[in-house]
Amino acid sequence: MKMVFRWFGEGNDNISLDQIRQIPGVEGAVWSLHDISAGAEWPCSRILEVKKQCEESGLNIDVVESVNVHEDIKLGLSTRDKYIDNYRKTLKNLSKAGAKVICYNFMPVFDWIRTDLHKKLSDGSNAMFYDKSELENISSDELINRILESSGNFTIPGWEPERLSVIKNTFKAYEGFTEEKLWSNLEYFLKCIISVAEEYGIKMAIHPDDPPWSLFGLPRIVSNRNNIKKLLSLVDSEYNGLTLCSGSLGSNKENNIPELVREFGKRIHFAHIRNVRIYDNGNFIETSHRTKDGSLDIYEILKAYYEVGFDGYVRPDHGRHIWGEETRCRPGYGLYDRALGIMYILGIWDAITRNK
Ligand code: CS2
Ligand code: MN
Repeated sequence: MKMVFRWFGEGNDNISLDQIRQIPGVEGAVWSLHDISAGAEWPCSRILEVKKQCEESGLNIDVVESVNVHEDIKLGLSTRDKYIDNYRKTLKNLSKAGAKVICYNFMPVFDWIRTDLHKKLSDGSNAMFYDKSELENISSDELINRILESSGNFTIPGWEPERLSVIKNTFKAYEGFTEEKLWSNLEYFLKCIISVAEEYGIKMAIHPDDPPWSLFGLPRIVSNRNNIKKLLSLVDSEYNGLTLCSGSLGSNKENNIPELVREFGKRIHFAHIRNVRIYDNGNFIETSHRTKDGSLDIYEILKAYYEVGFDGYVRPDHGRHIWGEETRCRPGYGLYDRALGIMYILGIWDAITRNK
């Protein structure tokens, strides 16, 4: 298991590479060129710039999260081929710089969704929260405004200004869109990409839908065991793999994360570890990583990774905002709680390893 930590880039993160390298066990930065629009080719010069910054701090750039997929690819428009072509070029450029794994997602319009980015917990910390009935009664416009108002000066992944500026049109484009269409467009994309990824030695790792159910009438297809199995069989190659995000899939109680790890272990290239507490009414909140604090058994999840011989990358996913950090950090991406999460994950991992 190789520990990595998400970093939003120079001038775009309140957390420095030096802080990251001082968290025990961290070997690499999980990075992206956040200012480049989905569909554009990533220039080698920009990639090498990040490589230099990270390596000067003793961190590798093995994992990229995300190379976003242009909406036209998800929609299957005739313009998709030029964006797919750019995607292939980006894979090539990234492989030349030494990247090994690329996380991406195939969710229409939005990436992850919450109704409250700073929900107060009883200990005075706060965390991202999803209120089911509230979401059912809010319009997508209201939700967007709310997210923008509470994200401070930060752009947040999945809610980039470039995406939001065209969101009304994007929504229109998906009118009447079905799961079947999304499947066939994903298949088309994978068939164009995976052989190239193989050639360049880059493992593709799709991120599941967060939360793993349909919202605002938009289809979502990476949400449970059966559709993950289907997606892996669309192109049956090791290079067509998964980012297994415990908190995304785990907010649906039907998803048994340790079982998913055991079943798909060989195809998981990147593990996102996050705990969530699920309430009876379907609401959920992101908690500390500790098993006792949430509904997921982080110990069992790590045991499953150990049993399948997992040697891929892992990062703590979102954390709470603690010790007064919420006004300074990007929602979900403070330093302290994620660093604590790492120590919990590594503590369990070391104990399991020593015991065997
Ligand atoms: C991440 C996702 O912040 C998060 O929840 O896990 O935004 C993730 O980066 C994307 O879905 C990957 O494409
Ligand atoms: Mn995740």
